[in-house]
Amino acid sequence: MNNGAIHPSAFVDVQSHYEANTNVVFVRSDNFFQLMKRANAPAGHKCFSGDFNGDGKTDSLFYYNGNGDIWLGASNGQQLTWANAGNVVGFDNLLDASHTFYTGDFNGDGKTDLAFFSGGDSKWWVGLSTGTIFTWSLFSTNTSLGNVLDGKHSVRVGDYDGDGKTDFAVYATSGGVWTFGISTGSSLTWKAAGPVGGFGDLLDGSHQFLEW
Ligand SMILES: [Ca+2]
Ligand SMILES: [Ca+2]
Ligand SMILES: [Ca+2]
Repeated sequence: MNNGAIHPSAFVDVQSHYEANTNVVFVRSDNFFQLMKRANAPAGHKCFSGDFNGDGKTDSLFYYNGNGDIWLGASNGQQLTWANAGNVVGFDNLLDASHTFYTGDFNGDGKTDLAFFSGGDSKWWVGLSTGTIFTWSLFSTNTSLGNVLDGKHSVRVGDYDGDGKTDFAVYATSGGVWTFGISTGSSLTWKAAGPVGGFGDLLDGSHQFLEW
């Protein structure tokens, strides 16, 4: 930190720059040694790939936590055509440490869908793609599985029962247990997928899940 370059007026400039940003909170009213903290995760974007309109061409998608917008860039093979695919501001900031996104075709209609898990209330939300927008519904609340974002779980997505609908598989370090969250297309049916048995803790840093 270059202390010599800091002048008190610089903090006034910083405060005025961020006065409309609700993610930045000034905790002291005086200028020098002004302390800032982020009330939530900083504004940002998260990008996804998938065939969100089911035409066989991979599209791009991004979520912006600044206003909750989702934008779909549909590929025609030559270029991406961007259009708003809905707004999820009602879910709060989905890029904080309490939420994680997943993609998959959770209803098996050929269009990639978007899902997220909410650690604060153990809810699994799925936004089914119509091809142009995402229709969100609560697929499951699983408090017995708890907060799978606690560092002691690993969530995988795949079609574990082969019915064309993407499912979840959750590994827990406690007991080395796997649990399937099988998608019905509108909900998740949770069932034990058996213990790993004898492999040790797969999240100990000495094991790696292979992505294909
Ligand atoms: Ca497409
Ligand atoms: Ca789908
Ligand atoms: Ca399935």
